[in-house]
This record gives sequence, C-alpha cells and structure tokens, in this order.
Amino acid sequence: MKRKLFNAVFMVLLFSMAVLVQKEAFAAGKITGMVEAQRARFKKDAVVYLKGVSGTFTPPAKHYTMDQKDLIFTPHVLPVVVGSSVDFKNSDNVNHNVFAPTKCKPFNLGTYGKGVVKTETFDKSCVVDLLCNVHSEMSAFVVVLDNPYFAKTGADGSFTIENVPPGTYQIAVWSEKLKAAPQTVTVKDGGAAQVTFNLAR
Ligand SMILES: [Cu+2]
Repeated sequence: MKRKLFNAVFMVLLFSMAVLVQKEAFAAGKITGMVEAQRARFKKDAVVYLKGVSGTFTPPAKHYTMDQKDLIFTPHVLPVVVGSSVDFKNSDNVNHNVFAPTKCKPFNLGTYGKGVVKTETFDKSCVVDLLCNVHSEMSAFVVVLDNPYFAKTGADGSFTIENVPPGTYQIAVWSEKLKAAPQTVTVKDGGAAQVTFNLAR
C-alpha cells in the first residue's frame, strides 16, 4: 500500500516538473550570434548585452573571482550584473596591486602577496579598467551591466545570451579596442534570435 502511495506521489511530482520545464522552455528565448573583426584577436572577449531591460535584477550571492597569475589578470574581461562582488586573488609569488583609475568606480586595493584575496562590490553600471601598479603591462576590465542578459564572446567571436524574456530590445557590444553600433533584436517565445556585429575603429 505504502509503495502505491509513494508511486502516486512520485508521478504527480514528475508531472508537475514536466509542466514547469515546458513552461520555462516556452517563456524564454535566446540570442546567439557572432562578433566579427578584421583582426581575429579582437573577436574574443567582447561583451554583448541588452540595454534598457525593465525590472530589478538581483546580483548573484556568489562572488566572482579575478586572479592574478603568471603576471596576468584572469579573466581579462569579466562581465557582471550591477551589485556583484569580485574577489581579487593573487596566485603569484610576487606582490601585485589592483587599482581602478576609472571615474565611475575609482578604488585601490593596495599591494599584496600570494594567497591574499580582497573583495570589491560593483554598484554602478560602467566599464571599470583595472591595472596593477607593480606591473605596468597588466590590465583587465570589469564590465558592469544593468541586467543579467549578457554574454562574453569566445575566441571565434561567438556568443549566446540565454533565458531572454520575449520582447524587442536594443543590443550592444563592448570591446576593449573597437566599436560597433547597437542594433534592435526581437526575441520570440522560446525562439532563438541571431545578431552579428562587425567591430571597427
Ligand atoms: Cu602585478
């Protein structure tokens, strides 16, 4: 008897999960595409994002990490939603510093050695340049965005923005060196929209 009851409850649970999954699949769409550039290296690490999406967005509770390893900030470009916190690590045997000369978010975490982690919260949407005053060749960017609908391009320039609510949006691209005009994109219920940006000077 108990087993039958268990089976019945299990089936109901399974059924409601299937309904939920289906609802989710129909509600959200995605945007895929390419960021093209004449020099292949500029295709990588561009940030594609939606502008002016209404709503308030909760930043993730989990901190992002930006490491300093082998005299390189990793990742070089870190896109986050406004309000996110980033842990700045030093994994090298030498001292590093982290400072941001950016007007919208000036800060300096000081100079620190291996194993030390310092945290900064990014509460304004803007592009924050990061430098290390011990090693002038080191640089990175935290790209702080108004909403969670963004993606960073891979080495081939491809990107996918997942879970986009249906609607018409302005879509823009940020790149360290190059530019491209924003575009308009329409995402249909559960659909996949395609966008291509051509970066230039
Ligand atoms: Cu350094």
